[in-house]
Amino acid sequence: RDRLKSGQVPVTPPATSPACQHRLWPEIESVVKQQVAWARTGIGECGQGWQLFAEDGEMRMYRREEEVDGMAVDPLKAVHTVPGITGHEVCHYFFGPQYRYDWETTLEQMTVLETVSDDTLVFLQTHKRIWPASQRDVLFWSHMRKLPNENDRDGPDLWTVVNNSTTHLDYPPNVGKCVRIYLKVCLLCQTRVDPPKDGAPLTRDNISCKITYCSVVNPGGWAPASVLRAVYKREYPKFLKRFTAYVVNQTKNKPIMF
Ligand code: 6CM
Repeated sequence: RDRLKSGQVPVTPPATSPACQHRLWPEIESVVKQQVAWARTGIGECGQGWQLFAEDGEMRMYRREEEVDGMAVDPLKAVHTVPGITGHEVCHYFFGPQYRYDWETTLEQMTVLETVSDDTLVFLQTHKRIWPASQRDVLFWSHMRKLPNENDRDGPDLWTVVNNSTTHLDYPPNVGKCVRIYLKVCLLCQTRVDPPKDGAPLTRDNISCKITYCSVVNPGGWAPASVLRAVYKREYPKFLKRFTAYVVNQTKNKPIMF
């Protein structure tokens, strides 16, 4: 048993998020750990079968074709580097419900069902119908977290947002016109700083953000695999380009948020 002598600091730091009191907390802890570890794994280390399906400047998107009961559930992994923004800023705009309609083009309606804490929300979203399939909705918790930079104590922290499907007694799946989709999403962001040589103050020209976005979406009901793959091929690059351009635009005249 660990016994602390007077003046000694406990080895395990206390959990800092108030969300740790919540019933969802054990699941949030384990899914965040698992998703961040997966996002940190380079595409070359992920195993066979990854195909590059979209490329634009620094952005690369890979998918692995997988099916469950004839439905495409292709894992996706994307990497991008965007100048002028920080990881904290990217996560702030991805997480915040007040910005979602600005950048999420497939969204029809978003409701915050529960505010667990400042960094943890439960969302219900309906997405625009894509012919010939039924309209979809999705119910998920979303958790934003700062991950201390273990390699470089003075370097900027990593930031992440993890979204994971959950249930809610008042909103059972597949009762109205919508089929419920199930997702696991992880956005992981690392700020890079290239300080000015002459000791001048840091500006947005000296920073960039390496973004990794991973997702697995189960369409939850009938959706032809070929149509789904064509939708993803069109929508994921559109999402990542539009969302990051939005963050650049929102932050350009604001102080840098590390
Ligand atoms: O991660 C993204 N967005 C987050 C905030 O909204 C969140 C939600 C993801 C929902 C993704 C569902 C999109 C697909 C909807 C169409 C399904 C149609 C099925 C039938 C087709 C034949 O994680 C960005 C998500 C970007 C998705 C392109």
